[in-house]
Amino acid sequence: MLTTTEGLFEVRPLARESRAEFLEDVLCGLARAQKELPCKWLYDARGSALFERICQLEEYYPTRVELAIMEHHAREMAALLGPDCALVEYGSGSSLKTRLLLQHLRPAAYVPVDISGPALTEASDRLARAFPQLPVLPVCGDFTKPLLLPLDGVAAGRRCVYFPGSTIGNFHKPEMVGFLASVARQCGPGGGLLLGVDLRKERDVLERAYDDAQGVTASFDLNVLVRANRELGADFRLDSFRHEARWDERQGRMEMHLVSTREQTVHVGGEAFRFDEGESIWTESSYKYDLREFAVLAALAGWRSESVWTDHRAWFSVQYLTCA
Ligand code: AVJ
Repeated sequence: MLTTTEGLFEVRPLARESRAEFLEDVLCGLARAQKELPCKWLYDARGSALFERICQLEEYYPTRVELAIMEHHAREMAALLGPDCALVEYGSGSSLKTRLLLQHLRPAAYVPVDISGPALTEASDRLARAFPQLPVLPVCGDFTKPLLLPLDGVAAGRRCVYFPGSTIGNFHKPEMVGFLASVARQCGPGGGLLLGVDLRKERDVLERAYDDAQGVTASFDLNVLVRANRELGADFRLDSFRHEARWDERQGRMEMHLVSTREQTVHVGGEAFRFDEGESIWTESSYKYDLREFAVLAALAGWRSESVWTDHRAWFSVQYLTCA
């Protein structure tokens, strides 16, 4: 098949626009009463590499548990997706879980979508080599915005979206419903969605998963400041912020925060931002669902739950939904 580097779609527009968009998000986010940054900026080349290390941590159960669910049920999942589907994956990263599906599935095309160009190129090249018959059509882009998919010339059956890793949990609930509705429009009636959804569990398991002993998650979180310094000329002092993981029981979400360890002023793009000691930048939310609540929200977006697979402790779920 075509070499994936040639197949790279939308790499340049993203690179050109993303610095301006990053600057805008930093300036707007730091101007708020609760300072915040969208979590997508965590994923540059270094951030994606740190995330891969998180996935191998003992404390970070989601990857391990989801992989085990996939290993047990990939054949059945592939049968539900059906041969000849066009398989689109959002936030494909290393495409590791996708391999389990591809061992049982021959899609007409595989379209990995990721915001990190280096991670996408490497994963796509490796996948194209492992599955030489598979057309791999990578798209470097931000899946939270409308995207053009390179599927016009592809003779495929139905369109299916694979969205593993519980990345869906990084949306707040209204945005999550909006996103699922836009995926439903992308797929059309009869389309399929294979989704990883993390579930509610005890606080200490969650807190350890988002604040590991080795500090890999802390480095991942702080990397957004490293990136702002490098790409935007900001002057964040890395030794004056620390990573914190917080569980909000009522909202059912883990939050990552970068907490200022002293009173300080940070400069970005000609503007100054004051921090009190203990004041934080909220960098990520990761919602943990209850299966019934999730099905209700998905239904609001036009998706019907067909199958749900979980592990024996019901820590994580992989779900197959169809577009009504
Ligand atoms: C991107 C959804 C897989 O929210 O759990 C890992 C990112 N953040 N550790 C998550 C993340 C902190 C992760 N996902």
